[in-house]
Amino acid sequence: MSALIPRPTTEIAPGAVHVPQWLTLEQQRELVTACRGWATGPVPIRHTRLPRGGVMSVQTVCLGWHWQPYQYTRTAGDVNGRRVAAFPDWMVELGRRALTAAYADAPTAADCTPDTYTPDTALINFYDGQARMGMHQDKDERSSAPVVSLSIGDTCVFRVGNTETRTKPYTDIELASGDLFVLGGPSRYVFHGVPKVHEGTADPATGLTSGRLNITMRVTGLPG
Ligand SMILES: O=C(O)CCC(=O)C(=O)O
Repeated sequence: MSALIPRPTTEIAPGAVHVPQWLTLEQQRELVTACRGWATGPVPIRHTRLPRGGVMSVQTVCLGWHWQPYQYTRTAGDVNGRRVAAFPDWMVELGRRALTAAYADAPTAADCTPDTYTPDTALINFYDGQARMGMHQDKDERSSAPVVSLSIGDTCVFRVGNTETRTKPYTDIELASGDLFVLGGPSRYVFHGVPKVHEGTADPATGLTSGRLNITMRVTGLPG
């Protein structure tokens, strides 16, 4: 779609809001630089191993808490045993601004308001080549606070489903570089996934010459 035509903020389902082009190019560049640093350590980015032996096609690095199926820990026992990088205060602020933007005209998300939203973990996913993400629910958190998602780089198809099944009904939308998506309220636990990434659509001006970066901020609800 032509960048000349602004895409409107859309509530895809109650509490599931898409805010196109929310991040400026400068913010995207800064996030790419920060993610490059986190990707190298203290816990390097890796393909997550699944309990049944499979390996996720996306590569993931975490902040605040380390996620591995299906739990959060402070240290990365499945990688190098080190504690993950801290969740930075500036990212808490970014998360709050994201909620404000998403829910300004769609206040359907319960549980927290932008002022008190305090994400304590981020999963940073990098999609290259044929990487995809199957339909799943984000349910390893002990909090039902919204999940804030930021996209940079290649455009993808993002599938927003329902809370009952991995299959239809679902809605496919495109997430492009700079887009914000929030899953909260009645949509906090919908199945969702990334069935396709449109390779080669990234704008190199973000600092990412290929692939797709996705950052999801969450509230684990875990103590300490
Ligand atoms: O890459 C995306 O946009 C979605 C990522 C996701 O679903 C997740 O990290 O749970």
